[in-house]
Amino acid sequence: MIKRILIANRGEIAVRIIRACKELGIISAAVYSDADKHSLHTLLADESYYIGEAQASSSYLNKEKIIDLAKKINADAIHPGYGFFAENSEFIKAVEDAGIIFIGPSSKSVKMMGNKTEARSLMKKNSVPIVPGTTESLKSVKEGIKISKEIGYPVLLKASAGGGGKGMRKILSEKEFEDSFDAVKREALKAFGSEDVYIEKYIESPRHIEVQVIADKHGNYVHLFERECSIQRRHQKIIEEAPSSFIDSETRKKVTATAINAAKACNYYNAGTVELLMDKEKNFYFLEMNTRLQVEHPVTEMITGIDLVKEQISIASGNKLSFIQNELKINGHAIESRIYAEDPGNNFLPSTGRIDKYIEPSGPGVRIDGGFITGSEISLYYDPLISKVICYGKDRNTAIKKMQRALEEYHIAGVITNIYFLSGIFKQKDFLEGRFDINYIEREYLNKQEKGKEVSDTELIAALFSAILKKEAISNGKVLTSQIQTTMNKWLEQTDE
Ligand code: MV4
Repeated sequence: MIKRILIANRGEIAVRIIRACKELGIISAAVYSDADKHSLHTLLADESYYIGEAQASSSYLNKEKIIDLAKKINADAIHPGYGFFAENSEFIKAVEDAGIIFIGPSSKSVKMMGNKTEARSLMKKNSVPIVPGTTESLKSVKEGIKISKEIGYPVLLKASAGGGGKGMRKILSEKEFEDSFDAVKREALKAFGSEDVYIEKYIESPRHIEVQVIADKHGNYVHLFERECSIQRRHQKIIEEAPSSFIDSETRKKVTATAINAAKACNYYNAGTVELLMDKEKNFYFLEMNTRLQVEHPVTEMITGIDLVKEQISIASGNKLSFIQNELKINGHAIESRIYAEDPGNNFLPSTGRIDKYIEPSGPGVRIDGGFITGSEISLYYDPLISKVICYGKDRNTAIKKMQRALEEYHIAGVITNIYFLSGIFKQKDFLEGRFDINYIEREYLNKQEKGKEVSDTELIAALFSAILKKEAISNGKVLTSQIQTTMNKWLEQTDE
């Protein structure tokens, strides 16, 4: 029986886990750094322990400190959240060796899926479709050129130890292959500590579809349908939906069966996500498996009614899954927007500082997973995710209308946010009609954004007055650009009342 859980994370996900603990009657033990003495997770947990300086390597990424603390406070289990140690097989092994329950998969599964060529060859063996290419690292530039010719350009050279968008390069021709090979290997070595690279055929304009799976330690596997995650910028997702409007019930049967096979292939238990690329003809390929709870898990919770975090804890305790496949069905539609402290008008630069005013949406069909309040600090040390707003309705249109309303209800001052940028997407025709792929934001917005950067004096003055009246930075879609936000934030800093 798990009586106390150490939560090795911060921000909204730490708060999410604390809430699950409270509902289960489990003692929640938070950890906090210098930067988080007054943070929401530190405040809400039953117990909070100081673990060091703001820099993650001294605190949230300090393996010894966290495991020693878990032992000292008699924590039965550690929940890693996402990021930090969530997919670090060495950390998980150390937790297992210390006799503490890791709330997640085994270190073995994590290690297997962390190596992309190993994952690909394992999937191939288990009839999970992979992107055409190699299942082993390339031995020479000559071998690479031969294989690329066979599968046809463009190809992607990917780091075997990479993932999540880092360490890959698109290659258009034999000449480019020859020129890039050594450079990509060097980059891989520098970023991941291994110079191994492999080849995949480049899939043009795909969608990013992922399937939530969950399994217990008794060999029961269940999927919780798919999520549509194509709306991203530089590998940072910003809008996620469940279900995907691109997927019909026949395709759904295929992708979910594939995901279950992928999970079985690596003896998976706990919650995990199988990432797929899907082309226009709805051909799909295994990309990688995320061996953790994901940021966007709430959209799946909304359409299935399953509490994934509570289920994770139950599985880690050794229980069987609390439901079977046949008990699950898709109810309605859920969309999540990620609210970041960043400036869309200035290349999405993180915006740091004190949140001087924080009002978040609520009301029917609106769920907020947040970790911040008025007075909280956004620092450069961590991810600038402020809040997630999840809107739920009977269908996609209803959920979108709710999202438009919810985004307008945010009133955040002190830091610049991406809320007006998100609002723009929820008004854009192609998005509303479900026409998009992973390149959507780059194609539709970034170029146009440049053009809209300078506004007229009249617009600037109108915007400033409106903001002054409300004493807030402009962040809710009523005003156009960061030119105004930045000016307003400077004003707010200078005036005391
Ligand atoms: C690809 C691809 C096209 N073809 N592989 C990026 C993240 C990493 N997990 C794999 N990624 C991609 N792999 C082939 N063979 C395009 C991407 C990709 C992408 C994938 C999912 C979500 C967003 C993306 C953005 C750019 C590129």
